[in-house]
Amino acid sequence: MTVRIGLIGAGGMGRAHVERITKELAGGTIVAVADINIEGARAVAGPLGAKAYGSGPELIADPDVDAVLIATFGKVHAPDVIAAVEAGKYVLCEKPLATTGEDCRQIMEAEQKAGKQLVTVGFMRRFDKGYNEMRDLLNSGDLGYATLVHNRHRNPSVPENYTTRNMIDDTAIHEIDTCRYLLGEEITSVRVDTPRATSHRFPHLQDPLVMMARTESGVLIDDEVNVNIQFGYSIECELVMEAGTVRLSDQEHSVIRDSAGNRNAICTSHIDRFHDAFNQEVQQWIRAVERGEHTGSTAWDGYAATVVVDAAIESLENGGTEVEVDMIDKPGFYA
Ligand code: ISE
Repeated sequence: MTVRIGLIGAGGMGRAHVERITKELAGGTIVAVADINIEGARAVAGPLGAKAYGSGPELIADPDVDAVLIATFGKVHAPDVIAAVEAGKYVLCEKPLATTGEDCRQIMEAEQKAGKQLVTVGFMRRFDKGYNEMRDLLNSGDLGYATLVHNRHRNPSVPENYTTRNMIDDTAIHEIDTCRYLLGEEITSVRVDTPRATSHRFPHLQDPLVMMARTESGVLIDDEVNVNIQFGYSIECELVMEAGTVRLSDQEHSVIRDSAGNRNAICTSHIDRFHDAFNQEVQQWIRAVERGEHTGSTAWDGYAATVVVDAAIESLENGGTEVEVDMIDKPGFYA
């Protein structure tokens, strides 16, 4: 069976998913594209012979759409995710699942009402080879348990409409999820510090930020979020255990050697850096939809990351005080 996918969001991320589904992956076809800018939807849908819609609900209601891929901005995700769940359709929603814990709760309620896990959150780093090797090493117990995780999340630049809140709910949310994934435990408190701001930012932005978080067992996580670093897209993670450390290797594929010395090529975006992880994520989702199964991170993972975001924003607004994460008990449905 070929899974007939409807894409909501015809921006850069949506177009990157279209490229991979049509050129690199098997088992899926894009049959419809929706965007509030219908011309944008038409531009992507036209060459594919797909239908174009001006809204998510119209696409979700289309009987020719088996499963929905959402690649719009985080703050508009919730209504489309809920509509897809209510229509009984599998949905792969780009991160964040939603931008408030309350919206994520409503998604979980809709899913529990549907009686079936239908929502996968696009935390693509869970499919990255490096993170999985780090996780396997921790789980082997060879180097003891984890005590610290050091992260650096650097983007070359961000557009003017990107806000300080996005530093947490759109950017640091990746480390919130990867640390939950690596450590297998929840984050219980968080604090956000504001170093001297870079002159390369738009004036409204507080950049960089440092997020400090603590987990149930006491592991301390730090995350430098630095989104106007100019030189490239650079993700670092080092996990400290009792008897050794492990860190992500240089992710780039080529090493340049010339009169300037030896160096790696630098990625310029997440689409480039996590190309293989995105491919794995979307391929596994298509295969699971074919079988009528859920795969990847759940709505609970989306919720658990977003309540940490809520606490981090509160910390930021309160001058960097430590804020406890307010999290409901995990419903048995997600056990
Ligand atoms: C973007 O949405 C991503 O997901 C990238 O991985 C991240 O580096 C960037 O800061 C976000 O805006």
